[in-house]
Amino acid sequence: MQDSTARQNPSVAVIGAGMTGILMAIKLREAGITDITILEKADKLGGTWRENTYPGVACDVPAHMYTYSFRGNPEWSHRFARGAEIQQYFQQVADEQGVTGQVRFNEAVESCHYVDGKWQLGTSKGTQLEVDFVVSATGILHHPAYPDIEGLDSFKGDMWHTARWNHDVDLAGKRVGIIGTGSTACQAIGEIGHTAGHLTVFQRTPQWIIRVADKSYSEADKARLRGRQDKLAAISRRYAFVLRNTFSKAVTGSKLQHAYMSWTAKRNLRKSVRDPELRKKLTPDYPVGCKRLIINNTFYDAVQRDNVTVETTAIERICDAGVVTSDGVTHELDVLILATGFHPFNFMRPMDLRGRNGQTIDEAWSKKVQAYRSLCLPGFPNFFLMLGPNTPIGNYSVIAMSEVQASYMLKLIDLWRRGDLPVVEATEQAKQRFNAYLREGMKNTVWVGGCQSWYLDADGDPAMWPYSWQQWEKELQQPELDDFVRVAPEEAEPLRPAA
Ligand code: N01
Repeated sequence: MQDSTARQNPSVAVIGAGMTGILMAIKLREAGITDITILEKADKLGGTWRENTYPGVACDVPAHMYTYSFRGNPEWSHRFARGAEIQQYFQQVADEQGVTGQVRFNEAVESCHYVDGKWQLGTSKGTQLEVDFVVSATGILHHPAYPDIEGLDSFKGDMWHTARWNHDVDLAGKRVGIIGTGSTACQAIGEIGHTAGHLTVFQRTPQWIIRVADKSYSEADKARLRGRQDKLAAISRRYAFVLRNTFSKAVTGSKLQHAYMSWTAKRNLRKSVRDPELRKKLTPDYPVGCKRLIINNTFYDAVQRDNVTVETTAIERICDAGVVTSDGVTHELDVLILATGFHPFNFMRPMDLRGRNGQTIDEAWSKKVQAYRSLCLPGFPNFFLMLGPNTPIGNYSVIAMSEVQASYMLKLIDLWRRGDLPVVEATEQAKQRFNAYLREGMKNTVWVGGCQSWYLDADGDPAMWPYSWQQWEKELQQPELDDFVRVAPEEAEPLRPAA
């Protein structure tokens, strides 16, 4: 066991300097932990907001709720903040809090092994690091999913994924195709529809969309909020209250709220799209909220423009000239945009992560990607996975989720610092119990409503939190000590052979 001085100020490596990594750096320091190393693979912080720069990129959670609770932002331009200003906000908070200077940029963690009670990290710069704790703050949706369509690489025009936007190509007047109609595509289509010569939207599955007025904040609005963290916090609480009592309830079992949400989405489609043929194409056949509900005010208008076509015939293959659909038509294109989503179950991978006894993360997750309370992995002591499996609560703010997880994690680290836990490691039984509890809750949710979405794992189980936000917050208030390893295997008495 380590001596108490080392326990007082454990060394911590934070992997990733996105929204969660910045938060962790701040919270660890507040807890009196100063030996913190933040490793970031890119040359800038910001994570998802650094990587997604497609036209129309914005947050579909109200901006005043999409902030750290300790640092409201009076400068938001709109109710739904644009990607660039969100990136600027994180940069500003990181600068103000002295986090930016602590980040080791352009240094990806390639290996992370638990050896003799410490984590040994190897980075892309060839440096080695030994720490007591590792916090993986690598985010959920950061590995673009490229569609498995025959001939994808044969396309001779320009082609890119929305998370790797090519700003060198001007779309004005071009024949553009976009595959996908998820949240990203809907935002991008709203913008590209105005610039492209012709835009073909290849839709495999229609989506339910809700319109929420996106008011802009005037200079006077902003001035009233400057220096008023109390007012900003109150606005954030109001939005949180509304989301918790409408959307979050609707997806986790409240029939009344679900009926209201369904009515709103169906009405939006009916009122927004005049042509019955097009409306039919855009009408999903699964319950509202089964796929992540899209909050968008521009998509329906864009697809009714003369220069935009919604193509619902299945894509057969891609050729050098464009997209060939199963009716034999070749849709000739200059640019093909892949708005085909992400691999949500990669988390910290492809990092070579090995826990106790050299067990790899691929071995640990060979049957299922699961964690205890989304954060702890049995066999991986003193390792935390922020925003891990079953974190998301529908369209709720991931910042709020991260803050609750951060506070829970610090309580666990504190137990270790006081010597009450030999290591912070959930037991396998606790993980199984927790996941059985999640499975039970899933039965009431709308995510098992028969649609295909990124929420579902390989077995078709949603990797979401199936209960209320309040329940989640309550359960992460205090760690339950019995769910954690009480004697680290290396400290246990050696087993004596039976006489
Ligand atoms: O990805 P998606 P996204 N052939 O997986 C289609 C967050 N986000 O990037 O529905 C044809 O939702 C696929 O079709 P189908 C938010 O959490 C947040 O749009 O599977 N089509 C679908 O239409 C969101 O939920 C904000 O049939 C193919 C699309 O590609 C998450 O990111 C903004 C295909 C993928 O949709 C992911 O959204 C934007 C194929 N082979 C995004 N493969 C905020 O505002 C895939 N598709 C916070």
